[in-house]
Amino acid sequence: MSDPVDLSLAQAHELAYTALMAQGISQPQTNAIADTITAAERDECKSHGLFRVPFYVKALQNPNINPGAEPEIKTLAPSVLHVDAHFGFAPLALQLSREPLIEMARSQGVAALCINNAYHIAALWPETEALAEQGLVAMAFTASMSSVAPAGGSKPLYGTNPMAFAWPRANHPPLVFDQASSVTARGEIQLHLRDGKPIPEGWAIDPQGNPTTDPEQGLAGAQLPFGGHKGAAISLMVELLAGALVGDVFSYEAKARDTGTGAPCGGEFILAIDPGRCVPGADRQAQLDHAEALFAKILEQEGTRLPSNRRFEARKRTVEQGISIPLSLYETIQKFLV
Ligand code: NDP
Ligand code: PYC
Repeated sequence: MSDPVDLSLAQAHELAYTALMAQGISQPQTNAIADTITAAERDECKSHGLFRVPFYVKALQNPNINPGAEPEIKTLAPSVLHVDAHFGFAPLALQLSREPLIEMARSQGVAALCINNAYHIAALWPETEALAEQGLVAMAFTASMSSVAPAGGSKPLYGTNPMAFAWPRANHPPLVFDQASSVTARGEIQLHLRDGKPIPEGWAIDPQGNPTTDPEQGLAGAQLPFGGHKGAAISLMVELLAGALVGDVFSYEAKARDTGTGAPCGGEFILAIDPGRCVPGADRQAQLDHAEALFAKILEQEGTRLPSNRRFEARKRTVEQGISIPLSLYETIQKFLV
């Protein structure tokens, strides 16, 4: 295998930015996507880092995508904000709606953000983490494209449907979890395929419904929900929140908007809660201390860690030392520059 290519985070951003600009995506859309991709590389979430640049480029073959879309933000109710991404990519819609959502959550106590018509090829944690950095509790949900069998079934129906949760902390970065409702993100299986590695048993079944460790067969068949019917129920909830609730498509309907490019387009639902507005007397310190007591109890047990700690450790390292990507990925991205 050839040597990987080492990049600083600034170089990673530049690589994504120049490649996507060269492909005709507007400057604001490109910059927001490059920020999202760089954040994923910084936190070593490789399945949504530079690996995704070719996905964004392939998505442009879909005539339904608007690479110059300007997201439109409206207030639907005192605590409900709506963003129409107008068939552009999600990161710009998320960036532009962040401040209005924070203001709304602070003034109303709770605020919901309903996003429509967004191409979503990214992770959810950057958004929930940004809200928790402003002292809010946040949750986010998005559906994608049929790839996961419902509990007991063997054909793809749900998307890999992630949900993320973030809790603000006083002297630490927020506690965040962000997880697919399938055993693993589809991107992880795609990375195994790229690297010629088998997938663990239990991730997916082949097109005949048999367990498989072959990533190609798993992608052709169906991924499995985590925890059987329990993960499937989360997936169902995500479909309802990011689909029916916000007036957008379910994962099985997203296919109609795709023209074989594999970029899911649909809705996203985000909830932001001002914790200070949830208790009489707004004793923020007591809330924070109470949460810290729980975190400490978890960490008392050997073998535990808090969700997001791996990311924050990676962040410390990559900010100093930069990142590495496979030469083949670097060369693929370089080809988009011409
Ligand atoms: P993982 O299973 O790798 O991780 C899920 C969560 O569990 C993370 O918050 C992780 O924290 C935490 N975690 C992992 N191990 C432990 C542990 N031992 N103790 C405590 N917490 C732990 O992620 P997935 O494969 O489910 O998803 C990966 C990404 O893919 C997500 O960011 C998701 O948003 C994205 N995705 C996007 C989709 C889309 O439609 N746009 C669809 C599906 C997934 P940590 O990060 O610190 O390891
Ligand atoms: O990794 O499952 C995934 C995924 C789907 C859409 C974007 N990422």
